[in-house]
Amino acid sequence: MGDIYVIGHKNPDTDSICSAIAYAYFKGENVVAARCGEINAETSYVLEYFDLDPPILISDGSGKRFILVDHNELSQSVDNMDQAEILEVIDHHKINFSYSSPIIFHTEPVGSTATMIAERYIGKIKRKIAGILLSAILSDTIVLTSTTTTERDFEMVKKLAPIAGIEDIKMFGMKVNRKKSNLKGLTASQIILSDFKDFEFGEDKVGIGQIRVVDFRESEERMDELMQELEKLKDKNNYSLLSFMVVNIVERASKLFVVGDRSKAEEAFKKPVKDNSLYLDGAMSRKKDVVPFIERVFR
Ligand SMILES: [Mn+2]
Repeated sequence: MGDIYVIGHKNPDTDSICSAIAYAYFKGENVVAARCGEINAETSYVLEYFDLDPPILISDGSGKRFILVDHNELSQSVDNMDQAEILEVIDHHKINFSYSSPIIFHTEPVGSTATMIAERYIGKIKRKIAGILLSAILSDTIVLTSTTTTERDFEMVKKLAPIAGIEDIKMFGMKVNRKKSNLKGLTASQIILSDFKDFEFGEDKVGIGQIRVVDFRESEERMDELMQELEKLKDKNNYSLLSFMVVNIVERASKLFVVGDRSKAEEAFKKPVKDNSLYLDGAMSRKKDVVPFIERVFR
């Protein structure tokens, strides 16, 4: 039997990458951290900070054995996952999974997958792994401010920070989060796809990308370009609805730009689309503040 790969979702974020590295580390021999996409600027900062290598890149899952972290929907997984063997899932997203044999399936409504892994191994975590798990929690929860944040995330951050040698948690967390919110030097397509997920709601395919900004002007300056790219992507991949969520981490609100069947988005949030977007006060999380509302109108 070959290696077992621990792998997160496509367009991987810091939680997907760092959870894969940490879980593979604790699982030990034969278990290897993997990824199915490019490392983003934020994750690359974190890995360099704690002096760790990125996981190996896998683009075809067929014939391989996997542990899935930070996702459970095969539409978000490495290609040909239906021809792979899945041994285990650890995740904190909504469940859209079925499998033909009994496996370990562990999901919990906490702020990050890293929180679950940290809880499991807290007594044995050393500096580098503590550092990347801490970073993943601070990234996924937007420094413990996102609507997805739980008491358990706070607990783990409090325990991991001293092991990782991080004194000022807020400052470090903001620094990590800012790395991803820099749109300069990225093409419109890179911006949209940097944190992008596919969803299947019945027969309908819905795509939702997101970025974080500290000022809506950052995305507004690029809006024409971004809208054009969204239209192109929608036509190319036949999305019923394609949206792009700009999360303002200072204002604690999001603008949801939509192309395709906009009436679905209007129905979901009970307000009209203005200037191509919906302003969602208090919305900071795709999984909690956006996906459930959109899914409801498609089901
Ligand atoms: Mn996550």
